[in-house]
Amino acid sequence: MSTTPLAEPIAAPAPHERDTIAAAEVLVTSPDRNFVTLRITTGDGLVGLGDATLNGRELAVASYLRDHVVPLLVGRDAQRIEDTWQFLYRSAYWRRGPVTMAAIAAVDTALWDVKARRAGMPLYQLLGGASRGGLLAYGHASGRDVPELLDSVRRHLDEGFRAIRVQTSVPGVRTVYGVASQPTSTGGRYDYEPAQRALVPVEEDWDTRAYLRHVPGVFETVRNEFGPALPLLHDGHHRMRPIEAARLGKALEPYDLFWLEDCTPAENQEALRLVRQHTTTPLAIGEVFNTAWDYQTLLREQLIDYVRGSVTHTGGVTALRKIADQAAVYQIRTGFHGPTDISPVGMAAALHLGLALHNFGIQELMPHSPRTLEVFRTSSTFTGGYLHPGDEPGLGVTYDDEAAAAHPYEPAYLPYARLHDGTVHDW
Ligand code: GCO
Ligand code: MG
Repeated sequence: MSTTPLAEPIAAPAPHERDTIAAAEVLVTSPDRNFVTLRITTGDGLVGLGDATLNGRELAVASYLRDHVVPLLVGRDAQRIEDTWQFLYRSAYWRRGPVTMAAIAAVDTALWDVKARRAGMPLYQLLGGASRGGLLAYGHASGRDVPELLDSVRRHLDEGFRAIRVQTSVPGVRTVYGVASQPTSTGGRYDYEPAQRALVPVEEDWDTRAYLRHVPGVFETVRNEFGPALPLLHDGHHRMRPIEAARLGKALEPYDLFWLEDCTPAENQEALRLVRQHTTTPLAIGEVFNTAWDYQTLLREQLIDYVRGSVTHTGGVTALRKIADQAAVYQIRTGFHGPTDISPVGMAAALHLGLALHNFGIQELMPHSPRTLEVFRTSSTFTGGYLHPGDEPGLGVTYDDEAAAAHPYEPAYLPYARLHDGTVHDW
């Protein structure tokens, strides 16, 4: 009897000296809001940046990186992005979750930045090249009453936005998610910091029935004022139960929304079946998701139209690209999360990926404050309603240590909500 020779184990070749990760630093700064950044330096001094910001829980990710990831990175091959992702994901044993996946995202993004700088190309070229000239972006209009909201929409149109998210106050509810607390006429804007900095989360109130009575009329007014063509979006911010979400989707159909976002908390993916049976308003979900498994039922059963994940909270460019590719099988498009709690590094990564993907849909844009942009200098542009990541090698973002040092970490929680009888509700 002859025995078949078995393959000997084969190791990947040792990294070239210049590609070895020589240092990985965790940088925390608060230029108007907190940001956590990972900076990787290679043997020959190439630098890559990754965003690890998790709003309200920033230091947990900083510690995860500093205490448990950085010691594993030094000496590894910076070129092996997929292998490093799989190593960090699987060797932790405890998988998924926002802290773990933001930490993995930062490593992954920094390594893509390094690889693209090494290649001398903007990252989107490595991801397959541009699929379009620019990325349609939507901005955030809001108002404490209808005239203020219409002003805010006009201001966004003047700033060049060609798609607008509409959020409104609700009679009988004191503070509503997404509504700027200062009038826009006096320069108030929602963009910079939705969280009110405080040592405990600020309590807000909520009443779903009042909201459902009010919102369709607001969209009717906005549609009448700005005509049929302007893409209008709305964020339900996880507030409704499935049957309530179904009702809102149906009530908004005459106003032809681009999407209704987070109409119900989506931990229970099957809830979206009920919503979908009742409305043709397009649905967007996923900003709080952190892996492909969170989307499994939503994609396979075609229960949503847009994937809302971000590079920062979904495990990096590597993981979000796979989710987008899975979505493409079902003609589902992307609408990546882009609030200011994603740093300019995380935003740049989203822009490179969005530019390259065929099934890009729209990109959220909350402009970062001037102070934030002094720390993170970015090559991205916004013109004629379109974003572009620029053509510098890598992500096109540099980190100014001196500017960052002037803004130490400040504790800041997101608000939370209670119903009028005192019950804690989804914020
Ligand atoms: C959005 C989001 C954000 C979140 C914020 C929480 O659609 O932009 O809902 O505004 O509230 O990211 O940290
Ligand atoms: Mg949202």
